[in-house]
Amino acid sequence: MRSVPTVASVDGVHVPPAEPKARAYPHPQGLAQLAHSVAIFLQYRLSMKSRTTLLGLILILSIFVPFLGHAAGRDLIVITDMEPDDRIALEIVAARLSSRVQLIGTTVKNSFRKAALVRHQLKGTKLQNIPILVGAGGEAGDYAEIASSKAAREYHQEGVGILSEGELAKLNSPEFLQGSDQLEVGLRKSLTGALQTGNRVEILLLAPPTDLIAVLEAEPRLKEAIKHIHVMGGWVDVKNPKTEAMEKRTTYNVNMDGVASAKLMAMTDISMTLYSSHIIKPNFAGGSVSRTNFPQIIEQIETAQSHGLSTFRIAGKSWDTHLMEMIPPLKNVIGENAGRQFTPADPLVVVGLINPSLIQASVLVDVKIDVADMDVARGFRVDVAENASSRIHLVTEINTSVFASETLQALQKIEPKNSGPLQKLRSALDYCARLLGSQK
Ligand SMILES: [Ca+2]
Repeated sequence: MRSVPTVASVDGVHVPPAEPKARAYPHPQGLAQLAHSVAIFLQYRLSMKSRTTLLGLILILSIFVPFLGHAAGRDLIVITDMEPDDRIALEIVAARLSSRVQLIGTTVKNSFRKAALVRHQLKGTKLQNIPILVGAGGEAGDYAEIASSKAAREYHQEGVGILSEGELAKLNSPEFLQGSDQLEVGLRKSLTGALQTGNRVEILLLAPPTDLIAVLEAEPRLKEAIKHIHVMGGWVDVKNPKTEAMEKRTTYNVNMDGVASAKLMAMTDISMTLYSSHIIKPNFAGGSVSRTNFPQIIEQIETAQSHGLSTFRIAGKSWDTHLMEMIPPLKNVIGENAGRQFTPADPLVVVGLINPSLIQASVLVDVKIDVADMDVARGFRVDVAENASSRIHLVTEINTSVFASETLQALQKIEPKNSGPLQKLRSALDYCARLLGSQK
């Protein structure tokens, strides 16, 4: 897979206290104070009936204005394949970037199910009503038979224990999938539409770029609407079995669509930040966030009440168990951390967007992915060369303390408040009712 989880021995990450939790909905105290002030003013000016009508309008506006505000300025598109680390990434997006997200697309096989799982995970967050579009799906046989993607291609438990049996059966039914041609281009249509508006967007690419490339090939001028792409996908240095020389070979995201990935990397005129597996592994003890290296993050996940992190625990355990069945040596690596660890790959990309100080050094590069040189065991060959005129920023050094603090704060922030929005709304309504009653 993208990165082989290992148990780490790095500790001592300083994590500052969580920042104050932001309000997702109008604050009842503020609302009530506003209503009270207006009522005092109005009782000298208007009839009782007019006062009641106006107070009702104020209440309605106070509830909906925050949502109207969110509708403006959405300039972020997220494309995910909903692996366990995508779930952590989405939690961070929901906590920190919700007002910017325009749409979320799912890609890679089971993309319908992945879209349902995104919708399910985002329940109760500020992103619960965001458009979710299904992208390029396909069957396991549609992907190159490279060893690193075998576990993903042969994973059939996605969504089990999260979606109901009825929902899963529906998502897998031939009748449902028959209409898939229409739905499969949903993400492409929406991407095209978003880029055609002329408003520049940023893209969090947490999965292969299949749909993005299809859109840009159909209308190359749309590249100009892309402000920046934050992309997870790259390579590791491995030994050539014949020559014994080290060479670069692609990892999971690229292996799931080498052709599209090669085309994206050839677009050196698009500004991008590229996070490659080779930078993740050494900084995260082989590519894992576990109790050993980031105990506070794992404790937060294990004790979380939030819907998203609760489902992560189910999805993570299912995936880790599958990984160990597919690759038995991983039992020695994941072992009892199954469901209690994740690769930092996609979360890292989100943190880099939220807090650029994560990136301590980067270099402008050309990346050539040779799709003709595919090794079933090691992926596609990659050649990387510095090029000052390229706009692809390859991340070469990261600050894992920034990753830890931003991730932990976001996961704390997404936790349910003591009183939920419905409770707050009820409080505000009760207060207004009492206020109006006192006017009679
Ligand atoms: Ca992903």
